[in-house]
Amino acid sequence: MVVNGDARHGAFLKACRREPVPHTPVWFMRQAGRSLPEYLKAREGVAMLEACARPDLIVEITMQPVRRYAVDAAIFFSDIMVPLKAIGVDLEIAPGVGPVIADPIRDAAGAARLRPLVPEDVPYVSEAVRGLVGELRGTPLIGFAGGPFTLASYLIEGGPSKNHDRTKAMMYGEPALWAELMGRLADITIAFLKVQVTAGASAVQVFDSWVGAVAPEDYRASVLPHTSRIFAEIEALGVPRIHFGVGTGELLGLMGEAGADVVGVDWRVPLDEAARRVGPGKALQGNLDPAILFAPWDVVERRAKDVLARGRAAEGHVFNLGHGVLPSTDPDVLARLADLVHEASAR
Ligand code: 1CP
Repeated sequence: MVVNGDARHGAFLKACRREPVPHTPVWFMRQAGRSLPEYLKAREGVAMLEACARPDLIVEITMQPVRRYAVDAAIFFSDIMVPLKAIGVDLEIAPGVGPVIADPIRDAAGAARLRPLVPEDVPYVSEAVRGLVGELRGTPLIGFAGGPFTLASYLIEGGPSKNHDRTKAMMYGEPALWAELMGRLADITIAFLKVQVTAGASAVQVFDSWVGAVAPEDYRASVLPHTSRIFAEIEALGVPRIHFGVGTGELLGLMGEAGADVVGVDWRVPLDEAARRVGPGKALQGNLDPAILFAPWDVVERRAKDVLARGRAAEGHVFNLGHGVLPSTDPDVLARLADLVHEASAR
């Protein structure tokens, strides 16, 4: 069965809202980016943060995977660090490394530098979202922002970190400073999501990618209040809210409590078990291991069908990978996977 664009349009938002769908919708985290030759071409000679501030490039790069794959949603091309750059944090995204902060935040004076984000700080985001809504002709656009723990980790460590040691030291040892920093980051995330939805984004995802490093009791005390506030303040905008992190098997129940409509699950917990941990009233998103795409097709097919079967235990299911597309992934395998998800799940 070929699922044409029109039939596809409703499925993503319906699945997020736990309504009946004609097929399981699918999109891929990091579907734009280094796995696509046309992305590398568009980015030639343009630094990452410069690309994120140019509406023409944002529109082009966001559209690239939508042209290639029968995905049910587009994700806005940007980065979780963009709003921080926009309020004046001195940072760059170093090729092959990730975000690098010139002057890491380690004290109250540092936290105080994180002023609120206003829409005028990111006019290129509003402009690009408006352009995309026209180009996408009905395919929903997902806006996104970083979760507060993940943003705090980059700011405190000064760059990517394996153990998040300084971050956790502040969380454990300086609770007032931690709460101040997390509160300011939550405000920035709320404002950045509002900009995207106001300009026309149909859903939002909060990427708290590294929050799986936190134990459940600490998540409840030191992260959940901030994440809950983000989802509560976004609720009035009326768009589905997705909440994702990596290695969050032990946090899935608390992530359910945080208030999003959809909980993103990495590949470590099967979706039927994840549905049990998250509890009722939520849709799930996930969770094929991105590394499976390097195995022979019959393995990809069997594993993708297993994800679909287990996803039926959830009240709504958006098919995705368990984390972002790896850079050396063959785009043709992703194209085939999107078609397989539609064909194998057609009701
Ligand atoms: O030059 C390049 O191409 C830089 C690579 C790159 C790209 C393509 C970075 C640097 N960011 C992005 C785009 C990006 N970032 C998207 C785009 C759209 C899509 O999904 O199609 C998204 C959603 C993000 C969000 C993001 N940035 C996250 C959350 C998602 C995740 O993967 O968990 C995180 C953790 C970042 C930080 C970041 N930015 C870039 C890198 C390499 C990293 C990770 C660094 C690290 O390992 O800590």
